[in-house]
Amino acid sequence: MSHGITYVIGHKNPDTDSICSAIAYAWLKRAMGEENVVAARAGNINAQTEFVLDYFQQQPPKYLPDIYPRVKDVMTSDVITVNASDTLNKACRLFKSYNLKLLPLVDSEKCLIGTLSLLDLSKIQMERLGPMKSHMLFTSVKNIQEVLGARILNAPMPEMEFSGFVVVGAMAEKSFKKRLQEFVPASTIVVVSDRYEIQKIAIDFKVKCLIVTDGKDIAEEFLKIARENKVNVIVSPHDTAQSSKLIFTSIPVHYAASKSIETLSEDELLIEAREKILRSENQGMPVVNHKRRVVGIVTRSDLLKPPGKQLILVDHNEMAQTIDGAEEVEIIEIIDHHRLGNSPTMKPILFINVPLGSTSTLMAELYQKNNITPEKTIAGLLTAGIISDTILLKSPTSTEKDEQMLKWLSEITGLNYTELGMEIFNATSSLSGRSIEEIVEGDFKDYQVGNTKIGIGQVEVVGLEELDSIKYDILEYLKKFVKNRKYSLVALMVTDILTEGSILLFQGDRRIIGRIQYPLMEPNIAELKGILSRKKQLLPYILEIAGA
Ligand SMILES: [Mn+2]
Repeated sequence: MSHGITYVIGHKNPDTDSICSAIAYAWLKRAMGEENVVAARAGNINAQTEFVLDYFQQQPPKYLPDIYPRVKDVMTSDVITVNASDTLNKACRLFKSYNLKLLPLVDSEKCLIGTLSLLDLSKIQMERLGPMKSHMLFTSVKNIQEVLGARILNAPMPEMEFSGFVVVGAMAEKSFKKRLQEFVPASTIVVVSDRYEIQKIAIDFKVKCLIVTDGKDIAEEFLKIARENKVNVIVSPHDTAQSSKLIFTSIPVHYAASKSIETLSEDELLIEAREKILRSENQGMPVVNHKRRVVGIVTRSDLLKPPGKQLILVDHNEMAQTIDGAEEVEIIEIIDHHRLGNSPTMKPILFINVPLGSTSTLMAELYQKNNITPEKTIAGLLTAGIISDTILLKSPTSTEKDEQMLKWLSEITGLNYTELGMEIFNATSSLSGRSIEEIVEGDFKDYQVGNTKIGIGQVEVVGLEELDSIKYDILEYLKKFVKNRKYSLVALMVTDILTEGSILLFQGDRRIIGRIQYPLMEPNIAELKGILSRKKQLLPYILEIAGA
């Protein structure tokens, strides 16, 4: 929980390089002794990545729809609770011993029925300041017995709650008799020590409860009448002054508690919970599950805790491409091979950005630098990451380093990377059997240039034959995409591994698409000869015409 978990995560619409480098980096970190480092993904894996993960029998990384801090990230889970009938005495002791801000009241099923705050306790105290209220008490015999540590001599229904006035038998018999006349017998509690005449008067008067103090006894004949008169009789070990003070702490907590209670759920966004807690008059708020069982508590001071989640970004550094909510947690490292588009950070961070063919290449280098040999499966994933991003070293983004690392990794895996590459592309680079949405958005990246929003998808194919039958459907889809999601330009780059070139299908503002200078094959479809790389060849050009 608060020790924190570090997620290694690639960009939204993750590609093979993104997923494989996240898995490999989390593995490397753990091999170097770092705990709680977990690979994650910010979206569904594409068909190619699925093939690669299956090939090396690896599970996809944990899916995170977003990284917004949630209630469960800061709440205290081992909650101290009280039962409705527990005494204020017990509640006060809990508040003090555990330095609590709020005590949830629960029923026998551990379900929430109210809360007791320090404010509720003060209110009860203030209420008692009223002239007639100062000696009025709501309690049960069981509760009185508990707070006094008393002995019960007669109590037909110890758990029944009642309200009564407390009268101390400290006066002469005559005055006491007169005093009793002011009260209803069934709601009178008499506190007295070994003044037998007073005890007798109280029993005859059929008071609700007689508390004999100083541990003194009561005559057997009195007790007999008390039983007949249904007078509760208990013996307190404390003196009269102490006993009459202590019994006011026997009030059951439900009497003082707030019953209309706002609650939080574990998955609620912390930012929303913060609002609720700050608006509430209490210092905290209970967290309940769907059955209203108390599963945690969040206090105002918990709101200041760090959220317990950190990010390491791999294969991207632009906030537009990262997981939602990243701005609310700490980004502690970035390892990437793209253009810079990162936001300022609060602290210095490790930022490795090298213009290599893939992040997986960088990961392989990091293994070498740290003298750690990856497991065969990890080496296999890195191989796939490099093959995928460099299109088997054919992309102009690929460098000598990528080739070197591929060779080093094949020494570990014993695999021929060219054969593996052809297998990967042949198995998954087909347009048939995929929806237009999958084709366009499977590997889709957002870019922001001032107020201009641009999106470019890329799909690799082995031969362009399949494109013909669906190109107009794609254009139609892009048109709606631009309109519905308010883009200035949306394009799909269909990259052919055989001819080592691409076809670009695009829709958007006339102002921008009018500037595209690539030769058109037909309206909104351009031929990009020798262009394989979105980020190195296409994107700089698009950004230039969009910003112009
Ligand atoms: Mn990459």
